[in-house]
Amino acid sequence: MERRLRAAIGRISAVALMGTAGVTAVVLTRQADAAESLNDSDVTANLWEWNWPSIARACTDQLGPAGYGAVQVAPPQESVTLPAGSGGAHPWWEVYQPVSYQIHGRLGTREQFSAMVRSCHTAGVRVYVDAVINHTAGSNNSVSTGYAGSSFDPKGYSYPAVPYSSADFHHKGAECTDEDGRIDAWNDPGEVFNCELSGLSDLKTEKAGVRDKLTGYLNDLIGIGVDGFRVDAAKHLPPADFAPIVAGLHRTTAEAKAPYIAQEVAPGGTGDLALSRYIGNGDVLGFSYAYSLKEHFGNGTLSDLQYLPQWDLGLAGAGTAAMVANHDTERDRSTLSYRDGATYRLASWFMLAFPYGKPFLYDGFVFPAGNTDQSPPADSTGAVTATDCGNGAWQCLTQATATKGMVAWHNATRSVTTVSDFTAPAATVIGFHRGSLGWFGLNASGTASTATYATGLADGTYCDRITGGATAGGCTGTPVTVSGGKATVTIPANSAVAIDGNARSTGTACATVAVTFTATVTTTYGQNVFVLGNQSALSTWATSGGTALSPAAYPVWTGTVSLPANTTVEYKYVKKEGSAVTWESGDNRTFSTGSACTKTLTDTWG
Ligand code: QV4
Repeated sequence: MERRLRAAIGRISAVALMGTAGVTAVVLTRQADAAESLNDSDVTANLWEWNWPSIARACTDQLGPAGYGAVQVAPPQESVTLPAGSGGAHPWWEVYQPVSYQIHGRLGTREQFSAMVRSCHTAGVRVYVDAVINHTAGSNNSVSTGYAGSSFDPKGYSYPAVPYSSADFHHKGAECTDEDGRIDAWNDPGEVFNCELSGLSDLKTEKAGVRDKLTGYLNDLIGIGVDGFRVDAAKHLPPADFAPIVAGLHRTTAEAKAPYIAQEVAPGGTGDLALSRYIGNGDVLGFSYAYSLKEHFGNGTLSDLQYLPQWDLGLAGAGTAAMVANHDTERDRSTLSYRDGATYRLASWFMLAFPYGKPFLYDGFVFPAGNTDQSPPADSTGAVTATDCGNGAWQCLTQATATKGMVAWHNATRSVTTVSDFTAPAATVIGFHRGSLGWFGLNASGTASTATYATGLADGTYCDRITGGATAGGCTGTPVTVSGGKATVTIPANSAVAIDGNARSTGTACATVAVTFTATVTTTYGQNVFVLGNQSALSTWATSGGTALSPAAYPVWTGTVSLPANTTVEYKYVKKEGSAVTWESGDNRTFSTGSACTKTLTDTWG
């Protein structure tokens, strides 16, 4: 509310006029939009092919409050509409075949788009648009109308609604010398710039008239409030042609800045196709970074990630729109994806923790591995239906507690662009800190890991962001105590721990601590698991008592018991079946309850 009030006041000047009776009349006039106060964050949520009302709701309820700096949205221009196809009706890739630059398509109307931008700005979130400006629809299309009813002639390269005619496109035998008119030689600038990508009609961007129409489209979006662009197929747009388009863009309405640019340029090109040729027009998508994450998270060489800044990823982190995955790479499996479960989540949180590039977190929709063309959830007309993070049809990692916690951690620590004390207690367990601002550890193994780390943090109790961070002075998340700059941290299996100076436990210490025991124990039918120990609440070792654990999450047994604070506790797990008692082997386990109000222990049967 405060941001909205500040923004409104910033835009309204009060003009005090002396009335005839000397009474001051105040007339409020609305000035041009002054800079709105948007979140100070370089983290973007790429909500790919979510419809406009769903994105508006995500901005208001999730992204804004979590501190995201921007949301990326799928192409909003009118596209082909394909009621039938090999992958079923309305394949997702319709939106990459423009037929006009009307902001009207399967993701919503212009009014809905504009309302979404307003909602996101009010929530403090910028809006970046996936701009398809290298081409129009495929010449092989058998349809001739778009979602907004515009007609076009695919084979005649005619788009009256823009208008474009055949003279506005590259053609085989003219600018394109390839025998089939398609891009086949991927390191030949002539083909890459002048032939057709996947048979899509390739705009003659060397013509000022074509560039004017593209610039007009992007400035129309900026006029609605758009703050930047993910430039589709930028590899195929000669940088010399894109530069005057960038130069012709208006400043953004929210912040009066040059719009942000992230260019989709597949790596591997040399000479005129080297990534370095493109960065004069803006950032470039981090494909090589995403490929590296898949490699190292996939083969468990996480400690190598400390050398990431020295890797030759084709461009410096500063010019990279970093990602773990996007809609293409989750389908061609060249990167991790939501299908990789915990590994994908850990890689996404690592991207928010390690200082490389501007993080773009991806959420698309769930699709069958056997049909990579499948439409997003849509009605019979192809209109994409509302995102529901509870029905299993959509990916919603950007809204997970842990992810939102990592966005806050990233925002709290990003002013330090180096990492210190990178520690790898195991091949799949790492920890590091960013100066004195925050410490992050992740455990990609299947068992909990406990180790001591140099944190760079001042002594005190911090609230883990992955499990909820701090609220009202106390810890929702797991408390972590730093003493002498070090912390002994238990990182649960396939999870992480993140602490920073903005999430400290400042609440009063607790006299008793709610201790949750979580033990992975395999049992036979009829057996139950108990905790016994040197405390009365643990029956002071009497096998007739003890704290019974629940098998609800079998084979993980859990139970919570109240124990005195600041007390060293000895305990062991036992299996009981009637009068038969089986003790786990080895020495007694021990821990200190500390003074935080809650504590979680994660063990495996000894
Ligand atoms: C078909 C044949 C072609 C033939 C053509 C014409 O496959 O061989 O030449 O007909 O006869 C769709 C269909 C595709 C069809 C094409 C034209 O899938 O089969 O060609 O339409 O009718 C997305 C999809 C494409 C889709 C396209 C347009 O991935 O499958 O093509 O949208 O609907 C490189 C580029 C990079 C690109 C990446 C995929 O450098 O820029 O390949 N990535 C971006 C987007 C991507 C999008 C496009 C570019 C095109 O991220 O999603 O392609 O806008 O790396």
